[in-house]
Amino acid sequence: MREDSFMRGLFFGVIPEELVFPFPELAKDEAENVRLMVESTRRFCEDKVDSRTIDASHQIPYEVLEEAKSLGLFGLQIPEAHGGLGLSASAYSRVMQEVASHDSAMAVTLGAHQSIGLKAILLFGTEAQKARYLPELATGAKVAAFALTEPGAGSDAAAIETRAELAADGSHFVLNGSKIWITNGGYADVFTVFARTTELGEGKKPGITAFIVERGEGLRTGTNEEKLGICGSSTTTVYFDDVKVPVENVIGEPGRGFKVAMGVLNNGRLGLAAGCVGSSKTLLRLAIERCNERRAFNRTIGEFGLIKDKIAGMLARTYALESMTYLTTGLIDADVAEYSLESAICKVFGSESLWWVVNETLQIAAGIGYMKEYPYERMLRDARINLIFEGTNEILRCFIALSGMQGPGKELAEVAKAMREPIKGFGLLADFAARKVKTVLGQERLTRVHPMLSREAVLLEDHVAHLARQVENKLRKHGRDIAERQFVQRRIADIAIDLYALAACLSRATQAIERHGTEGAWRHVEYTRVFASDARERLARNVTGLDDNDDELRKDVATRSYADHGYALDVL
Ligand code: MYA
Repeated sequence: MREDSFMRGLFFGVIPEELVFPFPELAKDEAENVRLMVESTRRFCEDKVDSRTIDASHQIPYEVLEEAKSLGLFGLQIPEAHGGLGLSASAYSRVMQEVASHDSAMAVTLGAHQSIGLKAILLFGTEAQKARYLPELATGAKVAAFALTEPGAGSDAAAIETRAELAADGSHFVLNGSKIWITNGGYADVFTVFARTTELGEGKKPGITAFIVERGEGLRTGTNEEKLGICGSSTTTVYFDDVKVPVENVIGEPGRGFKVAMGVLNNGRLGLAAGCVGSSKTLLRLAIERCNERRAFNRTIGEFGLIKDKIAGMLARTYALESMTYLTTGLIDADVAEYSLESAICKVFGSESLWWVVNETLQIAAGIGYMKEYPYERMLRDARINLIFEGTNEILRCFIALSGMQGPGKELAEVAKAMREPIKGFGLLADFAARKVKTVLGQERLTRVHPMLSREAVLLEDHVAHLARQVENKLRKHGRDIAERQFVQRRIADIAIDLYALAACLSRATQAIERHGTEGAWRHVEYTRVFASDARERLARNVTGLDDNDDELRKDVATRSYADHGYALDVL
């Protein structure tokens, strides 16, 4: 297991190229299996999944779910030994991408079951828990859900209040509380539930514990919520009234459940990103069909510059998203242990790219885009949730920035301490000084990018140096108060997001050139160049904005409006 992380390196000004070059690929035999699986999923979705009816009736027909189960779509990543297909993270994502390219409600149902519902058992469960639960979850005989969010604990996941008390005889816990907005709540049989545990034995601190909870006495689910989109998926409240959970159903260590929740979400967020790839590709197909068919001013609308600008941007963003998603699943498949920043970046970038792509596609469709008779408005409604669930993009930006700055922050604190004790701290100071010479004064160079993309490689190198410099400046300036500086966090996170996207494009495009020559890889090169030119503008704006901004004014304006209870002006 490798402990290093590409993104954490960038925050130090170091580019761990070996983690992202060469671009990862599925092993030959798995690739063949996945191709077959994707093909059968496509046929099934085309023949049986009627998104319009699912959206209008607010449910996925029973027979459709049953057929999905028989195709193995409920047990994609569960090992074959437990009755699943045993797919890798990359293969799983590719199949989820296919499902989402047809229907988001279906993708969310499958994703809630596999990306997060059963993931804690898969990642952290004991052999006995796996043997007991995975076979029925693999066939879909049982459906899973992930129950973390509560009325008072959304982004602030550690604030949950559902309680689990250990029974006097120590044989089971008694669970009380409620969870809201639980996907698959209506029909799940097995829930991964996070609850606050009090005394867990001598010397143990109270904390959060993860449990496997089966539907049964004391567990009740509410009616399906009426939602803006993904209407065919089930979203309910789940109530626990004195639910008895055997001690064997604790996942991981008691009191360490927050880490379990985060581990599941780090992994699960990639399924969402893959879903966004699938939906974006469908939208691009629809948009380009429209460009070729719709005529105005004696031309197809695709001939107009403003439409071409949109299409080029959509292709480039989708390429970047696809590249970063499969780069990250490749890291997981290569047993890299730490990918929390990378997966949060894929979630944020994926959901925002899709939101932009769906909006632009609807705009290209214009009048018909707004009509219920066509798929655009449904796809727009369906896409909106991705910016909210599995961690809002706001909290994930804070996470990306603060978690990325943690390493440099710790190092600066240690360096400060070493300066006070120069003899003891000599080794640390020497290492720090050596890296400074190599990075901030010198600058890390990429050695593996194809020369055709050297301009884009320099963009990445320059901005890695900017990122590291800015991180150090802001940490020196704000110290611990950096946790309160969300404007700074947002810009740091946005720089990090663009840098990861760029690195993923460069790695994939380089591999394509090496394999197929410049002729064969032209799309890779062009999409990378378009993406880089958009990223260049954003990066410059974010770097400049870190020192030159009106953040304080904006905060004051917002604060005063709270006293006004809204917009206080009128022309009357
Ligand atoms: S499920 C619900 C989703 N909810 C969330 O995502 C909650 C968001 N909140 C958080 O993630 C946390 O509360 C944050 C931290 C990040 C804000 N990996 O003091 P701390 C460690 C590893 O910073 P807090 C849903 O929506 C940290 O290092 N470790 O924590 C389903 C520290 O460790 P240590 C992490 O300020 C929808 C400790 O934790 C991570 O309280 C259905 C405490 O840290 C991490 N990430 O909060 C979806 N974060 O003590 C279906 C923190 O050792 C999807 N730590 O230093 C299907 C999609 C498919 C289709 C799509 C269609 C297009």
